[in-house]
Amino acid sequence: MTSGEVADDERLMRRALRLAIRGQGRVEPNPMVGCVIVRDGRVLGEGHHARFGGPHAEVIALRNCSASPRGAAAFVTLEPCCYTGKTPPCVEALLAAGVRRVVAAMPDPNPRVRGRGFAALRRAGVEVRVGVLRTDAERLNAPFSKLTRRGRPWVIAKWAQSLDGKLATATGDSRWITSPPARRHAHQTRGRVDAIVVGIGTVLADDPLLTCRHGRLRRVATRVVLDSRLRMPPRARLVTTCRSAPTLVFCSPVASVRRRLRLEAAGCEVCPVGRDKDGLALAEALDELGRRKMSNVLVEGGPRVLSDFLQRGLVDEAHVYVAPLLIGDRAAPGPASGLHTRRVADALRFDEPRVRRLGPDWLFVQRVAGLRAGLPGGG
Ligand code: AOF
Ligand code: ZN
Repeated sequence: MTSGEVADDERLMRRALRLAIRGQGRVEPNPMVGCVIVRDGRVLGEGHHARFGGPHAEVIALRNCSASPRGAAAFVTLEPCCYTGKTPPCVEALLAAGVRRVVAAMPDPNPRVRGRGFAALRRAGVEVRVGVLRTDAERLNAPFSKLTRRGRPWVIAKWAQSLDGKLATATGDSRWITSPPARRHAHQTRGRVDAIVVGIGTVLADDPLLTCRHGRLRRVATRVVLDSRLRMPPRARLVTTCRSAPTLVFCSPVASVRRRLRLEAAGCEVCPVGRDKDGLALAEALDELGRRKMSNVLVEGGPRVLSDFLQRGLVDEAHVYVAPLLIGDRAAPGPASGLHTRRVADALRFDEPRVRRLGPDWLFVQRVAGLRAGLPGGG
């Protein structure tokens, strides 16, 4: 292949990746996939997987072709599937259309595919190239890969802090550290995840709703409360609104049955999980969310819960909103007080952040360093 062709493959895969991300929040627990069909340097058609249960990217792209795709190349962000799920296999659709070359960014980690899609294409005489912009594709679908391989959702820890790393004052006041544009952005994230996790402390202090009230709502997140002793008051807004957005409460196996029945009667779901040495077994709670096919969960706090997830190595990604103000005070909480780092060399490290300005604030989006797509260390 000439260097011109290699550059062209990357350009077209970039285009397919941009299409894929349009499915974010709508396709999970499926992966986000984009596809571009090209012949003689001309794009004949393109498409993306747009909703769970709907047609796959390849099928949509073929359907959108302005001319016959016979002899064309297909650029796909994920290995084409080779089995009948809710939709027929994409490999067959590509072969039936007469596609001659398939360029894919990464293999599908789904055990029903995992290389078999490529093998079937090659057997039929199609030229297959794998790995173009692989890192970008793996990054995009890391939640899908993690859920597929480990049975657990991707965990995003989110917090808003002052320049000196405080989430609130020592008296507990935190409204508002960040500006409206930053808060709007946080709502947008709520609108694409499967669950929003808080501790009972936050419920008792703020009586939050945890719904997406600004920005595009792509799915309704389950509101998850970590509440060992079921202290959640029946008057809490998370309880009174649980018919419009589900509320799931994780508690200890020895929590009061009377309180459990009261919350259940009000429409909440209560799920006992075991304990580990530091409290509720959060890993077990994540396993349960994984069984429910949740791909992304957003841990919103408060300080205790953030710290509990970080300290157990259960966080994959952090969204840190930083506001230009100082709070001070040793007693004011930070996000990671449960981490006891003796040497800087042992600190929990993140990859280089993607940084974005939101009004006067800054957002840092970063992943825990050393995660391999879908094969995170601790989480
Ligand atoms: C593709 N192209 O656009 C997507 C793929 O239940 P189904 O039929 O929707 O199949 C879901 C599985 O198909 C999913 O777990 C993943 O392995 C693959 N997704 N494959 O060729 C696509 N979304
Ligand atoms: Zn498919």
